[in-house]
Amino acid sequence: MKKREIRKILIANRGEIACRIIWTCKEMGIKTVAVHSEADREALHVRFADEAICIGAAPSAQSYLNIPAIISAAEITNVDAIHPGYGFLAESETFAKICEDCNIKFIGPRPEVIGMMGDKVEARRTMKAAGVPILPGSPDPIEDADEAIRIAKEIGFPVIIKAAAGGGGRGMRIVRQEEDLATNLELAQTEALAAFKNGSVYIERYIERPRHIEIQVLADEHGNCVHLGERECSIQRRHQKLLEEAPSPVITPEQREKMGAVAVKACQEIGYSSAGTFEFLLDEDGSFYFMEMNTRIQVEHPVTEMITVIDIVRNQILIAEGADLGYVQSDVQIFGHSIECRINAEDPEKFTPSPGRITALNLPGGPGVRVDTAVYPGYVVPPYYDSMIAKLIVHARTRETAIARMRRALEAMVVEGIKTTIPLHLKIMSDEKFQKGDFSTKFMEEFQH
Ligand code: MV4
Repeated sequence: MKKREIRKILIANRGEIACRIIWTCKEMGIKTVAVHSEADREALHVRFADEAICIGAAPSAQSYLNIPAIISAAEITNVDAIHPGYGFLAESETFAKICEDCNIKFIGPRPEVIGMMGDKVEARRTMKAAGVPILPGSPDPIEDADEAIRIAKEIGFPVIIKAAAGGGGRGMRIVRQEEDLATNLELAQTEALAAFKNGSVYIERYIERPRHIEIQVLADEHGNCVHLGERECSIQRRHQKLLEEAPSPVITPEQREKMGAVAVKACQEIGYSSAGTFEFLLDEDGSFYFMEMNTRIQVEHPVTEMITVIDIVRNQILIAEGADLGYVQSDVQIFGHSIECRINAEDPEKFTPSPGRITALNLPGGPGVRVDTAVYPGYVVPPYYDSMIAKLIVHARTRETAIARMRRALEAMVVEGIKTTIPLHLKIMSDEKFQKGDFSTKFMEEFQH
């Protein structure tokens, strides 16, 4: 049933996700090629891959975003496929298209689908047509203040202005009254143009205290699709997720089935393939609305892997080989509860990066503990990239026991030489509202510590 066999994969990424992809390749008997910047010569992904190629200087623009260098490395090493991981080129329609043109399988959905979901206005339109609930708002980019006022009056204040090329919270503006609309529209358009080279913005009804719930899907190239339940991602700060869990403490089996069915149907309508994620806003009354679709593997995929016992990277590779999913929705079961804490190299008081040498390191273990990381004792965290140095993931039968397990694992985790978010996570684990599952995306703003 395989259209093409994948014998060798180039991983166009670094850090824990590059290692994570290599682990699965090893289990599948697939050879791996690491690419790295000049700053990453001593990186773990370089050591664990079968081959490694330096693709440029430390700044990402010259290395991990350097398409000609990456394609050259793929040609020289004669790989069958490229796994982009997350970030960097993972959601670049251009890169996926170039891979395709070079006869290298891009491990992800078709380039056109990546492009469609990258334009948030087009994504909204497509999802609406596929029967996915969206928030009331503008069907097209907003042209001028008159149009903005007309639409805002129709949907009612407060509204939110978002960049069509944005995502992840950058360039958003909340507007609570008509008088403030024109100025904010202009500011949003200017900001969007500066940040994304695309000044196109749209308007939606603003939800005051939503939860961020996302549905993981897996779809093959033959129209088979399943969902792997939801992840609760409401606990974030400055649009950076701090921790994620699965299942959500507030989603019932009925709600899960409903959201999952909506996501699966949408995948089939748009011809989606590979792993993907539907981001939803969940209102206090239980209604959910499409926000964005991520066409990549996500940082927080492990919590879903823990509760479903499905290796998402393995499925991505099998799907890329043209294989049939081989199972149906009723084969997907949810076991227990999983939590992931993102351990960042940062000063928790000042929220600033804290790169440097890790002088001592102890990684926790024991029952139900998983650590996805690429650091080791003596490793120097470079200042050029994302500050996440590890993901601490626990799995237990209940949410309560998972929290207890996370606390003891955080207490056993030692990272000396740099500052990390471990103390912050310990405080969150002890928070009464967190323990009760009583929170929204405003949790960190209201957090007392
Ligand atoms: C919203 C919203 C409320 N109403 N849209 C933030 C990330 C970006 N993907 C969209 N975001 C939001 N969109 C409407 N119509 C609130 C947020 C939001 C948020 C969403 C998820 C997780 C954390 C958040 C923090 C602040 C605002």
